[in-house]
Amino acid sequence: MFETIHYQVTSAIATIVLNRPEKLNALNERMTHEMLEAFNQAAQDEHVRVIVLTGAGRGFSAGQDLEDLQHRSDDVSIGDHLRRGYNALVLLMRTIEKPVITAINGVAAGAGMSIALAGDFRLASDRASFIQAFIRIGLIPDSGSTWLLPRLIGPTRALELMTTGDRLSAADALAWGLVNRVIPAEEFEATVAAWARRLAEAPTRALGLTKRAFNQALTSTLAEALEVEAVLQDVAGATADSREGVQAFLEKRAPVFTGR
Ligand code: T3D
Repeated sequence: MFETIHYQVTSAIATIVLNRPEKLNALNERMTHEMLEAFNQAAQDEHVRVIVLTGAGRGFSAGQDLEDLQHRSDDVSIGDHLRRGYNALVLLMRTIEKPVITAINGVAAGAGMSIALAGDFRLASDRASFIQAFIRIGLIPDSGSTWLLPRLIGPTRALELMTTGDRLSAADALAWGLVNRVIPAEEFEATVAAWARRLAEAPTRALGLTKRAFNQALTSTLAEALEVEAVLQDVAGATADSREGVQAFLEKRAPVFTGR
């Protein structure tokens, strides 16, 4: 039973809602571990074909709960706290072989921004904004921001955001390539649901293998990427969904993918 998040699976879509709206879903120890548990559950559940992460209330997440940080025992180093919590979570989100949508309903700050960036598809409400808040409290970017942000928007803009802690609007986030879409707040829920449905009806194994090949290619040579493609295409080509895709094309009908 979760206390700080809601977790629900409907029609092959697992939805994780961060649920401390009075604190803009600031992340305490419990919430981080519940998120880890929920993502693991969704990864292992064969009925789940897409995962949506969003926030309750007017925030996506304001990052580390600073009251928690202040009251933390001196025996726990920040590094160890990151390793056990955010690092594990961000790695899991990036390596789960199912699509992850981060539905950024409001402000995403500090580790909350890093987690928003870790989604495969980043859909932002027009009320969303992004803050590399770490510098405002004398810390460096963590939870993957140093890796993710320059890859998404380029080094010039990434370093500016990291060192100023300035707020980036949803419109600028779209123009800079940080998010896939910006959606009017009134249409946000329905649009996210439509994206999730579309992904839930796609060939899940091929999506997962695409994610693996894509992530590996970010740090590999062309020769290595070509070999990874060849190896993973053997796996994709042997799936029932691939057979169905080819058959449906030849029969001039829409394919029905089952995720197998
Ligand atoms: O070991 C480790 O864990 C280190 C890891 C660090 C990773 C990090 O994430 S570091 C960055 C931590 N986050 C921040 O520094 C952001 C702090 N929050 C803000 O700067 C602002 O709240 C926002 C710019 C995000 C939003 O501003 P605004 O004006 O829309 O809302 P607000 O009034 O500031 O916040 C609403 C409430 O949420 C408020 O509580 P109150 O006064 O109504 O009782 C505020 O205190 C609370 N809140 C917001 N962010 C946090 C928070 N409470 C605890 N921790 C927060 N991060």
